[in-house]
Amino acid sequence: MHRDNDGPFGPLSLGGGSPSNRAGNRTRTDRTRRTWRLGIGGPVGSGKTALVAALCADLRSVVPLGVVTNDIYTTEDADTLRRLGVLDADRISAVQTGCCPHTAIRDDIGANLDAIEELEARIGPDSVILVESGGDNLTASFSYGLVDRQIFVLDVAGGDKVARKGGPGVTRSDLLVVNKVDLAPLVGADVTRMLADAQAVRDGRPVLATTVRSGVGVGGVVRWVLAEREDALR
Ligand SMILES: Nc1nc2c(ncn2[C@@H]2O[C@H](COP(=O)(O)OP(=O)(O)O)[C@@H](O)[C@H]2O)c(=O)[nH]1
Ligand SMILES: [Mg+2]
Repeated sequence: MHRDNDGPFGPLSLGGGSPSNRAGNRTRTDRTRRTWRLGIGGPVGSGKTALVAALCADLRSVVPLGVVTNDIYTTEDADTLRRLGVLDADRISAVQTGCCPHTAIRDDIGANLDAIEELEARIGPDSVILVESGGDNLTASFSYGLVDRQIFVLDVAGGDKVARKGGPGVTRSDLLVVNKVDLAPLVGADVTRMLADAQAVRDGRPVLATTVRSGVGVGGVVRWVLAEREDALR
C-alpha cells in the first residue's frame, strides 16, 4: 500500500528543509556493516505506533525491515504491531524499559542495542530497523549512538501550542511529523500556525503534516526515509 496523498499541507518540507549534515555511518570500526536505524519518538498517543505500522506496510516490499518497540511496563506496542501483521512476528522485538522511557533511548541504550543487534543478526545488515521510543513528554530524544536518524511525532489534538513549547524533538529531530491533522477542527487547532511555529525553530529541518490514520501525508514520510537511507548508503 503506497500512500502519496500529501494532503492540504503539501509535500515534504515546508520552507525547504536542508538535509541533515550528519553522515550516515553504517560501518563499524571493525569494518563490518550494520543496519540503518530510524528512531521514532514523541508524546504518548501522538501516533508513533500508527506511523511505524504505516511505514512497515509501505517499506516492507522495498527493504528488509525490523522493529524495536519500547514500553515501560508492557509489550503493548509490539503486540499491536504483531496483531496488525505488519511484519513477521519475529521481526518485531519489545524492550521493556522499566524506567523513564528516554533513559533507554538516550542514556542507557544497552537493551535497545542488544535488541537491534539480535534483529540485525537475523535480518541482515542491509535492513532498516525502526525503533519506537516509549511515549514521553517533549524532552525525549534518541542518542545518535542508537539511531542514524530520528523522527519526532506531535499530535495536533494536544493543541497548536505544542510546537511553540519546543524541546529537542521539536527543534532538532531530523524530521518533525505533525500528526492527526484530521482532529484540528474538533479541537480548534490552527495547523498552519503550528507548522509555521515548528519551522521557525528548526533551522531548515523538514516538517510534515500527516493524518496517519487515513494515510494522508505518509507518502512524504516514506520518501524522506528512503532518501535518508540512500544518503547513508553512499
Ligand atoms: N484521528 C486520528 N487518530 C490517530 C491518528 N494517528 C493515530 N491515531 C490514533 O491515536 C491513538 C494513539 O496512536 P498510537 O499510534 O498508539 O500512539 P503512540 O502512543 O504515539 O504510539 C490510536 O487510537 C490511533 O488510532 C490520526 O492521524 N488521526
Ligand atoms: Mg506506541
